Amino acid sequence: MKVLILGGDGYLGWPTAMHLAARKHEVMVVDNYLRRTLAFQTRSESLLPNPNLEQRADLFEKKTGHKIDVCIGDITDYEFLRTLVADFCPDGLVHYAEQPSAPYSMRGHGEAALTLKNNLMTTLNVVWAVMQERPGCQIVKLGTMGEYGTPNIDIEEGWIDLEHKGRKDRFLFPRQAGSLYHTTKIMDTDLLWFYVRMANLRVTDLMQGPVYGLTTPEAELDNELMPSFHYDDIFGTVINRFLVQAVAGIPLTVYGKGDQVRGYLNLNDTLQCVTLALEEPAQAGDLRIFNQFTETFTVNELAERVVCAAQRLDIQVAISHVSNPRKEAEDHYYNPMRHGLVELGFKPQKLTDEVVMDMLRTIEQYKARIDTCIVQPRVTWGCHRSGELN
Ligand code: USQ
Repeated sequence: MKVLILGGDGYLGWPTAMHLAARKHEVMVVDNYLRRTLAFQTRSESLLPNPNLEQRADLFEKKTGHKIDVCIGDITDYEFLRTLVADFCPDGLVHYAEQPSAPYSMRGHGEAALTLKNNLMTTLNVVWAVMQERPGCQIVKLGTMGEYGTPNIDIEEGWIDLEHKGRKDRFLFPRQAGSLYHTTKIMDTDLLWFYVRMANLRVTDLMQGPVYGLTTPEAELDNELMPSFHYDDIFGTVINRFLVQAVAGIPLTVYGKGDQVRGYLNLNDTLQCVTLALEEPAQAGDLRIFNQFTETFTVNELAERVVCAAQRLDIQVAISHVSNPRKEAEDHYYNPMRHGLVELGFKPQKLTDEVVMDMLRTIEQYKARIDTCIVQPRVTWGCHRSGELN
């Protein structure tokens, strides 16, 4: 299969590219280094040294013999993307090319506008480039479990059957996100659903929970092939942050009461799910939605797991309940369904003590690179400032 990966420099994009290339797909990655730029501007750089895409693609080819084509450019530029799709003729397109941070999107007006423009324009351009140049190409789009928010009813897989005044119909499951970033993903889903109805597109929208992990079988070939791994308050996800905090001797930053529940998954599980979505494509005219996570945990449970695994490595870790910088329910019902990917063959990997210990050991090798000034929350929901970090 010829696969175009948009956002190929990212935490998920680069490991996905290597994984698909190792499975003998013909892969091209595209990126404009937006996340690197934003991370640099907000003092939120990756823990691991990440050479640029050309350097990593060269190294990967030397190590494995598999080629990954690299194209540097901006997906919000429609002519650039349209020409690329016309020239490369992809069978599958994976769309990761979005500003991925909730805190970044809540930092000020400039950041909110960038997130909205970037995320919606990339999605609109993907739809149009496929419609105009490659109508049979399937689109695999990364959405988020955060689209649903934390409703007081079970979360179905994308859709819900409703009965109203004696009549029945099927609708997108109600969505109510907790950040502007998550809200752009809701808007993406609406855009995709509109164009699926209008143009018979083949789309899989993956509602993914927060991801953890820093290695994949391909990344283990060389430390310069590792993904961008963030532990700061803006681009880092909670488990990755707790692991780095444990190694740095910083008490784990549980926000508020810590009873917030989310569905988490290992980076390797993301690769498995995206591969399944590509290799078992959606039908034309179908917006297929999968809930993509492995296990649900409260933040308190995550902190306790990191403390226990760290103790087994003789690392003593404390937990601190810091004032919650976000507006979110801290104690709520959470019961999301997860059938579609399992039916396609998804075999999830659990967050065991061994998995946590392995990650801690890897992070210890990079301990000297940890910047302890970028761990505590710097962005507060509702602060509405622009320019300087709060
Ligand atoms: N949290 C803490 N302490 C921290 C960091 C986070 O208690 O130091 C809490 C948050 O308040 C939240 C939960 O942990 O309740 C998850 O936070 P997160 O930062 O790991 O995840 P989030 O901001 O929701 O976003 C991440 C990714 C995003 C993806 C999303 C999936 O950055 O791209 O869409 O996970 S989900 O959360 O299911 O919407």
